[in-house]
Amino acid sequence: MPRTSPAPAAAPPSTPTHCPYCALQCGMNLRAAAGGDVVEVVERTDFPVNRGALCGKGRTAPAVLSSRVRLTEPLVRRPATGRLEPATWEEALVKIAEGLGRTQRGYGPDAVGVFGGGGLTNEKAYALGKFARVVLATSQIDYNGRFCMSSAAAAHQKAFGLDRGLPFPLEDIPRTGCVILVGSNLAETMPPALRYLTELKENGGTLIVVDPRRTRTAEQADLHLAPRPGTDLALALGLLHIVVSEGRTDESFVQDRTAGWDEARAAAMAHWPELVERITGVPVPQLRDAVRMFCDAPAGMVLTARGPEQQSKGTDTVGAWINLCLATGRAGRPLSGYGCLTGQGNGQGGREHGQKADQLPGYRKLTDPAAREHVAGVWGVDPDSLPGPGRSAYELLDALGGDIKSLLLMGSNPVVSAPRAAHIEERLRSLDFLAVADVVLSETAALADVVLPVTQWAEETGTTTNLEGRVLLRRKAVDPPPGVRTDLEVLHSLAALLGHEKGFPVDPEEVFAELRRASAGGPADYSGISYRRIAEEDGVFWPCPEGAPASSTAPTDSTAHAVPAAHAAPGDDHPGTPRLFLDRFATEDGRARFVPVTHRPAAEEPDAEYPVLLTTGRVVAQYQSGAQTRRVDELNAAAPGPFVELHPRLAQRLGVSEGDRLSVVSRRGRAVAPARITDSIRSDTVFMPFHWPGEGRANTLTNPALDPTSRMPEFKVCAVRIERAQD
Ligand SMILES: Nc1nc2c(c(=O)[nH]1)N[C@H]1C(S)=C(S)[C@@H](COP(=O)(O)OP(=O)(O)OC[C@H]3O[C@@H](n4cnc5c(=O)[nH]c(N)nc54)[C@H](O)[C@@H]3O)O[C@H]1N2
Ligand SMILES: Nc1nc2c(c(=O)[nH]1)N[C@H]1C(S)=C(S)[C@@H](COP(=O)(O)OP(=O)(O)OC[C@H]3O[C@@H](n4cnc5c(=O)[nH]c(N)nc54)[C@H](O)[C@@H]3O)O[C@H]1N2
Ligand code: SF4
Ligand SMILES: [Mo]
Repeated sequence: MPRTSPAPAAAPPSTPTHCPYCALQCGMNLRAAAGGDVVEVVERTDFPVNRGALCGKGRTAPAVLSSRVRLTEPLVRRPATGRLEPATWEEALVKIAEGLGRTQRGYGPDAVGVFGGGGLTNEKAYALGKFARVVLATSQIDYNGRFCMSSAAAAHQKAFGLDRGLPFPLEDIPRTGCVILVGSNLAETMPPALRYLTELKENGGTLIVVDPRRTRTAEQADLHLAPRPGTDLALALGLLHIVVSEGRTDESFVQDRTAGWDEARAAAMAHWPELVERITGVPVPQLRDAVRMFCDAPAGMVLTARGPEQQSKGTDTVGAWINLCLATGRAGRPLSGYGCLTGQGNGQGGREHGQKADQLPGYRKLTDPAAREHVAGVWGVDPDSLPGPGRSAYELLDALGGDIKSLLLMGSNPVVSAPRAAHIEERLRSLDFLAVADVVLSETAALADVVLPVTQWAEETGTTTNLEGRVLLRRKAVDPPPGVRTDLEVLHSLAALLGHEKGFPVDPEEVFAELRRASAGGPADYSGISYRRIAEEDGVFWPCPEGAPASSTAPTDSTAHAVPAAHAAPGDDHPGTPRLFLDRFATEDGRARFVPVTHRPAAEEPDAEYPVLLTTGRVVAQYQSGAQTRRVDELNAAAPGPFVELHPRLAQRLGVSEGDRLSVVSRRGRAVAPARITDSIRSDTVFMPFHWPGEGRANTLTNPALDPTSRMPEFKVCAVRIERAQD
């Protein structure tokens, strides 16, 4: 069993590294204990983000390194039995090359799809994107980050010209005056980060939490607004209305640093407080209190997470919250700003280096001729050979078995995590060929024709970029069990089998060196970052151009705009950029853009047949599709299975008692899970966590209605009916 212990004075050496799970990327030390089979987590207090604190998932992460729960040999589906059975690496790799090659020859390159993950290191995400574009020549690549922070990313781009989760380090949070936390249950999803909110309050600051549930996070708030799911857009517009009508606009900031205020103000003025109360269910006095708290404070931040973002209007919703920051001068200034709390371990870096459908490394656009030329130069290929943008994650998965015949998947478990999951499962089954690389036999891997067992976090070196934009080094701390290989080795071998002997190195530092060159001059410029610097500096914040002192961070191609950096003496290496936008935003003219947005309903509103709102999310002890954490005894003991959270009034109306098996039915299907009755949720809404497969799978119910800009599915709102389940 994994144990956490304080570092004793004369302990055997341990390796500083980072947690495999969420975007906080907590620092920890790992030590292989006697016998080699046991890996201990040792406190690492020197890493500033978590200062030694870990949640239960991080503390128990070594349990997934055990050969008892993971894959240690390749599996191939045998025609005779129809089952996945052990195979040699050579056979498995050849089968994949043949499977993908057959599709390519029969139907053309775009019939092969690639699906990646925001948990993959920067090196892997970069190599996977390059593999898709150069080896497979397919445009059909996207990744699970589309389901995560894509709406915030799109809104960031529109408003600021650059997308980085937080434009400031977490350490700034305690020193701002007021934080509005929208749809984030930080206390369960990033527990060590709760400290920053506690310190904010200790410093006299205030916390406003916006969540339809009184979560553990909302319990910490000075003011908790509990809107009806899917109405955050109206809520933000209502607050802006009050800002304007009460004369709290920061006119000089709007004048000097922004554009588009007149249209945005006009749109907000159509959302008067009483109307907003009717839409959201949040009483007008609470709306006024929120504005007063936010505007009275000397500085303020709005932080969003998946609550407002995973909606079919997520981009506009985040835009409305950004408008609120801009109108009140809470952006582009010290200790103020809008930020998105990204989710996965490499949720930030995973969206910067080319596994996203429309993107090239360095956060460049695949449609930009200058970006294509630069990256093609680094890759040694003709720019015209690079395919164009492909489809978004849900659209790609929905096309499986249609015009996409084969899929290579790395780092996601869509059978559990995709919206309308029964349909996606059926699409995966209809493929001619499916190859999955994973550390465990996930529900998706179990459908594959070939499964490759790969190494994980503690067994390999690579970089991740946390929610602050801090590029970190995850160091190899232990040897992998025999029989597994790294994702980089997999891509190297497949590329070679498909005719590309060169260009896919297996050494992560070599891949990083190439990534640095590919990202140079792009918006997410990593060219000045090295493994050595990361190790010496507790991580380096991008953008960090090579050889450029901070003062000369100038645009070097059409996809980049100058971003002011922290201060450095002339001649120094670029110090990295912990704080963005302090002098100018990353738009062409340096001004932030207001977006004129108006409220609209969710894609599916309750009606007579489906009268209740379903929202979904997380619990502290399980991670995502649960592929990893459902293999840890201690976590299963804490969170053994799915449940339906509902208010006592709704329970009474339905004649339901605690623990009763409920059938939750939407237009997509039916899920069954026990009732958990609590007055911490609105009475028109039920909540289900999405970590489990089978009959309690929340995503059997969810609506794949997509945001028109970000293509984010509406995980957070759909209409359901609730029945007592027949046994
Ligand atoms: N324990 C744990 N931690 C994790 C993860 C995990 O799976 N488990 N995953 C990681 C990842 S990838 C991510 S993306 C983050 C996600 O982190 P969070 O965004 O904090 O997680 P969620 O639980 O999905 O959603 C947050 C809150 O949104 C609320 N909500 C639901 N509907 C609405 C709405 O319409 N409006 C508003 N304002 N709020 C709403 C929910 O009640 C919930 O409390 O967590 C990361 N950390
Ligand atoms: N209803 C509902 N559904 C949701 C959400 C929600 O809030 N509600 N949230 C969405 C969000 S924000 C997210 S991020 C997605 C996440 O959902 P998924 O994409 O399913 O994420 P994981 O469960 O983390 O899957 C990662 C898989 O990759 C494997 N893996 C881990 N590390 C590696 C590696 O280095 N290499 C390889 N090859 N494999 C690896 C793991 O074992 C696991 O099987 O779920 C989305 N789905
Ligand atoms: S908060 Fe996130 S990074 Fe930190 S230990 Fe928990 S899962 Fe790991
Ligand atoms: Mo996520």
